[in-house]
Amino acid sequence: MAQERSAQELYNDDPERADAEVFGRRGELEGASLQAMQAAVGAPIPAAATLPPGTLPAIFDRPGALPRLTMPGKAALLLHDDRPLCAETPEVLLDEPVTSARAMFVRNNGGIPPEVADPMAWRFAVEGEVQAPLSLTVGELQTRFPVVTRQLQMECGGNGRAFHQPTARGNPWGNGAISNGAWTGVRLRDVLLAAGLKPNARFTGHYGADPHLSGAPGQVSIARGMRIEKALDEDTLLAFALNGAPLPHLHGAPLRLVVPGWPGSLSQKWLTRIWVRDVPHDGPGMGGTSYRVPRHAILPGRPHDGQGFVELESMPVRSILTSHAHGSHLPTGTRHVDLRGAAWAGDLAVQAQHVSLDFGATWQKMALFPAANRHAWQRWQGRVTVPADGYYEIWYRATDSAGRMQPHQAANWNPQGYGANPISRAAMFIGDALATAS
Ligand SMILES: Nc1nc2c(c(=O)[nH]1)N[C@H]1C(S)=C(S)[C@@H](COP(=O)(O)O)O[C@H]1N2
Ligand SMILES: [Mo]
Repeated sequence: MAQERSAQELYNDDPERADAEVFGRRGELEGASLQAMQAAVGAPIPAAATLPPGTLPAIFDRPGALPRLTMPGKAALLLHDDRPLCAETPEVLLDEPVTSARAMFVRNNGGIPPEVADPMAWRFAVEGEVQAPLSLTVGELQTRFPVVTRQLQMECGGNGRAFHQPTARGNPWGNGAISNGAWTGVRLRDVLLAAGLKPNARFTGHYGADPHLSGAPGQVSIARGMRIEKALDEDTLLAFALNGAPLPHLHGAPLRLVVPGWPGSLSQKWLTRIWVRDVPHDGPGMGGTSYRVPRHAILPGRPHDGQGFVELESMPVRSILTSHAHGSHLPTGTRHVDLRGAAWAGDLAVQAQHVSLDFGATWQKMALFPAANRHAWQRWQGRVTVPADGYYEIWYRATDSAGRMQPHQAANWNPQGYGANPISRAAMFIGDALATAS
């Protein structure tokens, strides 16, 4: 154990030096240096020759041990914060094609409002740059407009934040602030058109009933908004049901917005009001460095006020591995491993999913299934072959329909840590660990 810790510390401090001192020059990784690295990971490394220099083996790179969420109706999510309540879904709990309410990640900026006795009587208003402001109950929404069901990805704008170097401000999400529920509701489009958009209706602002953490009455914890084009997208819903059941309170009942493919913060829970505006909305969570990313790279780690940044809109391409947890152990002699996962790319589709078992030297194309509908994630699967027992890393990477791949490192650092979608790495052991590892 002491050896693992010191190798990790050395790598964290100065990966290049660790490489040189602990493991020798990687180009000549053999003999004593390879033995040292194998002892550190605790298993032979059949693909050692192609481990890029300066790379900390993924097994050392475990996310800080997070406590598990214990809450009725929810799976054991990884708890980032309990005030406000924020919990991420381990990738292996996202193995279902349609995310169950139990497995859905939780992200709050404020408190959780009280449950109401009669969800059908919940009132929601459309006002601002419309011909005829509306105030409708959930019951009225259901009878006045067509009800649709769509599988829709919802991903926190900060998903992947933990991959930014240096550390950015906010919950250090891994890849698990994503869900793909089957949402039922009415189209926001239909409701806005019923209210009649004025010619200068160009943006929305969203309000919910959750109390501010300070307890100050009337103070808003988050009110984001978007360009009217996204509000008029057929997949932007006012949802009251999830996976064929009433929407769970924790996820925004009686009524929430679902704005698929764009930062989850737009998907206002406990929705009370949409303000149609002629200027970009300016509620909490808008402007500055909030949900905005640099147009041109800035110096990582330097304070920045976000001037000149652009809105984070369609989320970048990302994939998850749902068949095997990071650090999985498989029996001695295993030579085929069936991998599964999901991939998505905001408003775009995913065109390819690849995995590598030799630290990126060769990549194998996985079978990729079509989305259930636009804005749903896509499932992937494939069988990989390994030559021997030992320590492997499953590197997984998606490519979007515009040809953009997940990069090797999180790029375009920004103070609040958006847009980090690097290739992911899950460690996997086949066979017995090395005796020397203990
Ligand atoms: N009213 C309200 N809606 C909200 C939030 C919030 O704090 N209050 N958080 C947003 C953020 S940042 C995300 S990522 C999603 C998370 O939705 P979920 O908790 O149902 O998974 O809700 C969004 N809607
Ligand atoms: Mo979020």
